[in-house]
Amino acid sequence: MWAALAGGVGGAKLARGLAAIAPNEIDELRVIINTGDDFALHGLQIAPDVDTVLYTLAGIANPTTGWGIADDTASAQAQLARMGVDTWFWLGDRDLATHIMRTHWLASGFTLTEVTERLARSLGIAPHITLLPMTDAPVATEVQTPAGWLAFQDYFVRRHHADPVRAVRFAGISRALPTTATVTALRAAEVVVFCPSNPIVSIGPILTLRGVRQAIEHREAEAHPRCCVAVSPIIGGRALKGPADVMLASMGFESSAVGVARLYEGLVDIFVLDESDAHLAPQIADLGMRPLVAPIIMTTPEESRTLARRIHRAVAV
Ligand code: FO1
Repeated sequence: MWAALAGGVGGAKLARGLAAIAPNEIDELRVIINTGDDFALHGLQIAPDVDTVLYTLAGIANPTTGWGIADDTASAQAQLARMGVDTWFWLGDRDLATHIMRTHWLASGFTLTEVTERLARSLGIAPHITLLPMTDAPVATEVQTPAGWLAFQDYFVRRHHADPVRAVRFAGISRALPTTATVTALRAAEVVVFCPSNPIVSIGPILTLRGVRQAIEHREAEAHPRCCVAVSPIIGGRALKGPADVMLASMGFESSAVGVARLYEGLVDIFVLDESDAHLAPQIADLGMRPLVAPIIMTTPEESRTLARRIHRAVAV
């Protein structure tokens, strides 16, 4: 069984590749997903990173944005706008079905983990693929900017992630525990993959949850290979999508594959960087990680699968 830590669009694309080589090359995949971006809007519980992985693995994600459902319509949005509602966060008509049922099932007493399992099965995701919210407790990522502390979606969507970020905090995380399913997955995994998501606000919250680092460091799976692989979300100093590069820089980290690797030091055995960053391999090796140079841009499902296969081959040795 392989476990993958994922956040938004980049993470979902590698999760798609790993899912594509299951159950033949890897028998089972459990994707542990960031929930720090979750928030309530119009009385609905929205879980953007969970839904991005859900829709991507179900093959229905919007291929242009990476989030939301392909060819979704905006009738509800238009009607909300007519009612004078501020529609800064775009919710498609089909996407609303997910938020309505998540909100209803949570109100009925189901956990976010149980809700996510129901959604995954309803969208036809195979039983050997499991989507796991990192915790069932409320955790809210906030970013400190010159305009003050901002809720994540206000920063990311409403303000187009234009504010320089000085610091981040994950409200509620000291009281939150990773779910039992998440800890079990991390302890039993033969391989743990850090997907190419934002290391600060997507992988960061998962690693900050009490007990997660320990679960990764002290994996009990008898099987070999047993290792932890991270894929850089930064290529040539830039993020392919989203603010990971500017956020690393404004928080005083190096906006490069090496800067990301430093954040994972002590946890990761293999660090995958793009061919265009091959010259950084010695610095990755200096961190005690084995650099793996490979094409890491995943525009198509085939490229996702090829990268997943490349990682599988690397850990097999
Ligand atoms: N991102 C945007 O930039 N604009 C939006 O209007 C927007 C709506 C949206 C609706 C549902 C959903 O699951 C994601 C959505 N996102 C939108 C993306 C989301 O803000 C980010 O993907 C994550 O929070 C960061 O990874």
